[in-house]
Amino acid sequence: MAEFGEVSQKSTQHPKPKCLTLQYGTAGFRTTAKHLDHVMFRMGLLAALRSKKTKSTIGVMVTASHNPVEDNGVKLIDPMGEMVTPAWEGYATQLANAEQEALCTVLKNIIETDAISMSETANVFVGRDTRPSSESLTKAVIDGVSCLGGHSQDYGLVTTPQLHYMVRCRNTHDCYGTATLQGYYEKLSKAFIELTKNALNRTDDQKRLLVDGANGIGALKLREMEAFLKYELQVALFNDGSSGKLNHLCGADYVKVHQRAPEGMHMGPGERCCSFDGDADRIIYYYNDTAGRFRLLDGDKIATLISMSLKELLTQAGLNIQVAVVQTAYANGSATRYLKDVMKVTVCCTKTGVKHLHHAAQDFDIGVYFEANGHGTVLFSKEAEKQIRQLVKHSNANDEKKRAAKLLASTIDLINQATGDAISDMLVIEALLAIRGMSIQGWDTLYTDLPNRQLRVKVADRQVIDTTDAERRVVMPAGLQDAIDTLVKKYKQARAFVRPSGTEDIVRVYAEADTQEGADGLAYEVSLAVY
Ligand code: 16G
Ligand code: ZN
Repeated sequence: MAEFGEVSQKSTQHPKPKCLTLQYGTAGFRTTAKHLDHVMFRMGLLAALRSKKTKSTIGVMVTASHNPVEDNGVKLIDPMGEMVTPAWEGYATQLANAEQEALCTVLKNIIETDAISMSETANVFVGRDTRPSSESLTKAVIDGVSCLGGHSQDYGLVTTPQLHYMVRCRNTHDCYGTATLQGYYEKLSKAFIELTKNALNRTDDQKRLLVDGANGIGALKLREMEAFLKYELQVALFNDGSSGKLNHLCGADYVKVHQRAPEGMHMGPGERCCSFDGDADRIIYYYNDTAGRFRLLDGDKIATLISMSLKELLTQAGLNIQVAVVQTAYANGSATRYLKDVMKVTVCCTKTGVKHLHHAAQDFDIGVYFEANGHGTVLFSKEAEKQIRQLVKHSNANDEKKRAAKLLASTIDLINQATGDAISDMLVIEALLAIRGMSIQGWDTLYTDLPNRQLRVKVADRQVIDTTDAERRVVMPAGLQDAIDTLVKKYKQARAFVRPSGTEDIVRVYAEADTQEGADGLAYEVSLAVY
């Protein structure tokens, strides 16, 4: 095929360092930016093939999320805006690791295995975060796409969820929204303003929110969006990238891991605050209580607020639509208990990683999914959305039902169903709190988190640990689960698990118990059992 000559030739401009091997992990490739030029070129090739295969537009996002600024990464976005399907993750790894002279053979194998018609056109949307390396790495992606005769549309600086959104809009022929930044801002702000109309007598204080932009793309994009929100949200933006370093001492990951406010943020007592991560697909809320203690509201609390509000609105609308919450093993035991026992919603648990939660949430009428670390969104089935929208139009419905249906419809419009989105999640949370007249303290006291501790353990080979039951139990090495069970019995309200990290060469340990000393002690004892 004529294209291969061009691939061979162009690939010499994006040479692979000999013997470097990388893996398409939980969230794509991620490593030091210096090692990624060839990977980007090859992901351009793969995106073009994926586009030909699916006869749809595919996305390529250049970002390393919460990693340090020297790193970079890339992930592929499938037609409905979701993460690329697992079989193609395997192709991505094969392509990235092929030595220079084997590249065309690997490419041919993929084309044959997947029976890809090379005469199809290819369309690829490309976006990048604010890292200094992202611009040239994006060019390498575009080079790869054009080698296979594909067409790229470069969105330049966008958040990861904005690119997911663009891909979904394009492939649903604008039913979901318009595939431009303006389209994104207009759709979300219209829904937000519609919702907040229902919150009576909101004061400027209640409209005020302190946002830590992690010195990244989220800060930039939130600034662009502010004018669209017509002062219904008054953002005080910190770590906006004007002076600080990306993700350094700030951002959602820093706040969650260190359980402390980001540097540079001036929080008054009780003020509502949130942090985005470096590519704005994660969000965490927090505040200082009257005693000056730092209080964190993580993904579990966010899932609780959203599912509770949706459930109440569905009841008011008289709609029999099921709401389920999808969590991972990291969900706090108190959250799971509250959802199951008090709110009576279906709760299910999946392996760590957005793609697993997203997939599981698709099984329900309304699937609310959040990782404790703040990745998450809500998925509405076609049928659920249809019933809600029909009720809005229904002339015989009474006022209360209609009001509830309208609120639900606007909530659907405000949510980025392609993937978890810090900006969209923030607006959903702000709107729901406003409508409920609920303060951040009120939200926080729905339930009290069990004290917990996470530890990292360095081992010779983390792959010797094999887990089951959504990573909550170990099957290999033999005896480890028994040891964990014995340790857990020593503590009250305790739970613990270990799992190999999907992003770092370590094993992670999680423990919770009725006291912080208990959680710390259990985590420590479990980490000793892992060695
Ligand atoms: C990635 C995942 C995140 C997960 C984390 C776990 C996406 C977009 N990101 O960052 O969901 O929580 O990995 O990392 O899927 P770990 O395997 O190192 O604990
Ligand atoms: Zn991220």
